[in-house]
Amino acid sequence: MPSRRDLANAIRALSMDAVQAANSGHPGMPMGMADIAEVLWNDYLRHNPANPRWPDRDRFVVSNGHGSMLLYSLLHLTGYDLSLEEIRNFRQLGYRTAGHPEYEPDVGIETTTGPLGQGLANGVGMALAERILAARFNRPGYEVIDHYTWVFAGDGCMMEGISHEACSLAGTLGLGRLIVFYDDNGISIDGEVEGWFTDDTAGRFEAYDWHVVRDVDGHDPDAVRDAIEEARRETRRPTLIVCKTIIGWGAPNKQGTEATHGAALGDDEVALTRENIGWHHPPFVVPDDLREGWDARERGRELETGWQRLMGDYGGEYPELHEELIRRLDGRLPDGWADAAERAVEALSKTGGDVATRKASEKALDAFGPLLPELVGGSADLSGSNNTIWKGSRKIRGGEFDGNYLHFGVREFGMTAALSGMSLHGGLKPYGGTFLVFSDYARSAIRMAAIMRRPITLVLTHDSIGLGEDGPTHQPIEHLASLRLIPDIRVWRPCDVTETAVAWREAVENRDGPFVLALSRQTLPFQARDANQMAAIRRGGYVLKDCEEEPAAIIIATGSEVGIAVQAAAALAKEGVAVRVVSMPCVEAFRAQDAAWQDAVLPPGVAVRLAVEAGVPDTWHPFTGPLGAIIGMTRFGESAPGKVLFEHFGFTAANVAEQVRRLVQGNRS
Ligand SMILES: Cc1ncc(C[n+]2csc(CCOP(=O)(O)OP(=O)(O)O)c2C)c(N)n1
Ligand SMILES: [Mg+2]
Repeated sequence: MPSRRDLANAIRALSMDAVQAANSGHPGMPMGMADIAEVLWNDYLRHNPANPRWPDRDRFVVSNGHGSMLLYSLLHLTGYDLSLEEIRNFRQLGYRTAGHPEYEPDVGIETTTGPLGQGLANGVGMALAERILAARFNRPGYEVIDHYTWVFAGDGCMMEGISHEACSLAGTLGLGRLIVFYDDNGISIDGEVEGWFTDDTAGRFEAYDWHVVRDVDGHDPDAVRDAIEEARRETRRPTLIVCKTIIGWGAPNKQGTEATHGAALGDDEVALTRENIGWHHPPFVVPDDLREGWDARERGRELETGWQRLMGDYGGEYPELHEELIRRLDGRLPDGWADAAERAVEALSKTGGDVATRKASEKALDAFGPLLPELVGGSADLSGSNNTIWKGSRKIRGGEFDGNYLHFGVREFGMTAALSGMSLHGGLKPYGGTFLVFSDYARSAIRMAAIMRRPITLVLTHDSIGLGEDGPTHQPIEHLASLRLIPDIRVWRPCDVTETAVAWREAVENRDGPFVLALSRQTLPFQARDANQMAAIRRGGYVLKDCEEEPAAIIIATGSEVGIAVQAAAALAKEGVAVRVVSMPCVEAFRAQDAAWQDAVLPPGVAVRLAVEAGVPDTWHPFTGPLGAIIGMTRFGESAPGKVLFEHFGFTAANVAEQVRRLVQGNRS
């Protein structure tokens, strides 16, 4: 029988050897947290290496993602489909053992981590999703959703502001199934944290209404076990286990110092570590008895089989709930969704009239929401402004999870990372709202959602200077363009109720990356469309108003500027200037269309083009070309009523028409 220490040393050896082989990586954290991980994974974690997607598995998140080798070692040793070849090729092209963990549900990597603190916020979202689904689906005797979310976090995670947002919310919500191990090793990259991090972290978490287990020796398996037992007894509050550890434990000359944090130990120190910890095996060799000690496949199979049996009985007793749960976990939309959604879009279009697109978004939620029990969302304390509450919204509060609406509080970053966590968990379609201008606060989490291709929806209202009197601090200028710069994101900026409904439908149907809905505060005019145009909206760019003859110019506009473009085109038509108006609510969707579509909407022969968008012009140069022009914002806004600002900055039909005339004349001369 190998000792617990021997088992933990397998993590240490694989980690230091993989980092040494790559000559790059972070041995300190895996060597420091190995003993904790060994207890958690061998004694508590409910998982099945043969089926990493088992829905009722415990979730395990390494928020201090630089310790990726800890995770890879655990996955490899317990029997996931992560071979020794993968470990040997740590940080190399084409292998799943990336520098930092990259979401890979087929090998048990639950989320992408590395930007410190965000994994913790993902974990909060996962634990929240678990409680929401448990409240919806569990019945007496049938705890079909019943798992923990375990998070490893370091000093860096605790220093990051997002840990405050996410953990404060977790405390208020009472996420008793969330258990976080804080790697309290006193070291970060610059050295001993005393100089820059002297918080009373335990006291801080108690103030959030967390249950805190203090002063746990992270190298004493019994102490770790006791702490976990205590955490599991606490059901109302999340638990923080403060583990005192030594970074790089086992490396005789380097342990306890920042030298082990992010660099290979070096051949000499690796050899000395082998001696020191009694690991007498060549690199990447794990003896059979240790492999057996780690192998979790049989127990995993039993655990999942037990759950499958429970689900079978549940299906007998509650066939409809069972079917619904399976649908939700599979991420399938309800039967009949496509037709119902189509009818809802048509109905909204018929009755919508002139409304702010934020209001149109609420109408869309009212229409789609009843069809989508998986829809769970909220706002970062701007519910009334973001119009994120719909008729079927039921509030989720501390300890009460039988709802679908979350008051996230003023926590844009934490909210967005938690939305990804909910989406990663599965069974829910999360959305969250704030002002477009505050997407900056959430930006890194939006980026991570895109990296992981998480289908979360961000309802970002007050999308231009059109919001008016709140002034430049609240007026987004660069935000549309800068969000569009993020790969694998879709930014929709609809111009009226119909486009808003279609944008929401696309967001609901999307399974692949975040959606931003940029919505107006101010009322926007309804645009009439024929059936072809209705069908074309989802292509992201289409002809909204055309002329009989070959257009002399094309105006491309989005959102609140579309109505202005349409007016300008009508005025120009009276003067005999034939103008086409292209509405382009989603540049990314348009770019994804084939060349035939793109050329039909924007014929290459029509080189006189004017783009109009109340944001920085940068998106539009490729569309307007050398003979075109852009009406945009090249400076911050002003405090004044929205209408005044639209005049002031040239977002009027008169100015749009004037610029088109100028372009057309310039092109003739
Ligand atoms: C948001 C963010 N900022 C900076 C970094 C770079 N970085 C990676 S690890 C680290 C120090 C983390 O210290 P700690 O969590 O205590 O890790 P330990 O050295 O104890 O393993 C820093 C600054 C990062 N990964 N993410
Ligand atoms: Mg540290």
